[in-house]
Parts: sequence; structure tokens; C-alpha cells
Amino acid sequence: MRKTEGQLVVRDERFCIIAARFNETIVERLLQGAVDALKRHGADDTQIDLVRVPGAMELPLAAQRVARSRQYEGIVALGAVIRGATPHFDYVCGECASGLSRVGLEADIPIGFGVLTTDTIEQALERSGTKAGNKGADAALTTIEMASLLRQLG
Ligand code: INI
Repeated sequence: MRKTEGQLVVRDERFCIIAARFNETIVERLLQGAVDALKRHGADDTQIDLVRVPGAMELPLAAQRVARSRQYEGIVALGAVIRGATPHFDYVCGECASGLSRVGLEADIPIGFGVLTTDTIEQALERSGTKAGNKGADAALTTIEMASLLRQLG
């Protein structure tokens, strides 16, 4: 049986992080986690670019342009949508998730989904570097692994 699996090692790949400004305190923590994960696995500053968008709703369009540039092996999308703070929570979450998924498939590029969708700010804090880990770091790791896998699959 031949097994093909991505490695958690960055060589000369370049990554673009796209981060929403909405719920900035939370997203900054996701951003720190994502950058830290990329660097711990071999990336240096020159291999990481950062693009800012207003909110999670804007992540897919920005990701589409970034993907079309063909400059990156992977994209890490970061945002935080908190139910208590928005009457249109379900729309923002749904559009963001399905838009990012569509862009990834159409442009054939891994997009790590580091968008928190929580009921409360406490849950968002837990998932951005306290007791439930850091979903920005998790999304970066997934992106590294998928970039490595796609490279092998050709
Ligand atoms: N954007 C977020 O990233 N998180 C939120 O919790 C949020 N809320 O609460 O509404 C949010 N809204 C803004 C949205 O992403 C767009 O920027 C806005 O609708 C303009 O298109």
C-alpha cells in the first residue's frame, strides 16, 4: 500500500494570511497563533504575507484574489463571528465558510479555515489561545499539511 501524506514542514513555500479586523482582539490572537505555527514549522518572515479585510464576510473575495495571484502555496483565513454580537450571524458564518471552500476548490489552493463561530466572547477567547487552544495555529498547520500533500499529489 502506498501512503501519501502531507508533512508539517515549510520549505520554500509562501503563505498568505488573510485576517478580518472585526472582533480585533480575538483575531489578533488567532493571527499570533497562525504566524507562530508557520514559523515553528520552518517559515521565515519573507514567506508570510498578511492581508487585512473588514470582516469575515469579506474573506472569500480577498482569498479569491490572493489565490489568483498564484504567489502562494496556501492561504490561512482568520476571523471571529460571535452570535451575541450579530443578528445576521448565520449569514456571515455561512457565506464565509461556503465562499472560502468554493475559492479553495476553484483555485486549487488550500485555505485553512481559522474563523471562529461562537455563541459568546468567552468561547472565542477560549479558542484563541487559552484553554481550547488556538484555532489560528490549527488553521495554519492544516494549511502547511495540505500544501505539502498537494505538492506530492501533483
Ligand atoms: N464580521 C465578523 O468578522 N464578525 C462578526 O461577528 C460580525 N458581526 O457581528 O456582524 C461581522 N460583521 C461584518 C461583516 O463581516 C461584514 O464586514 C459587513 O457585513 C460588511 O460587508
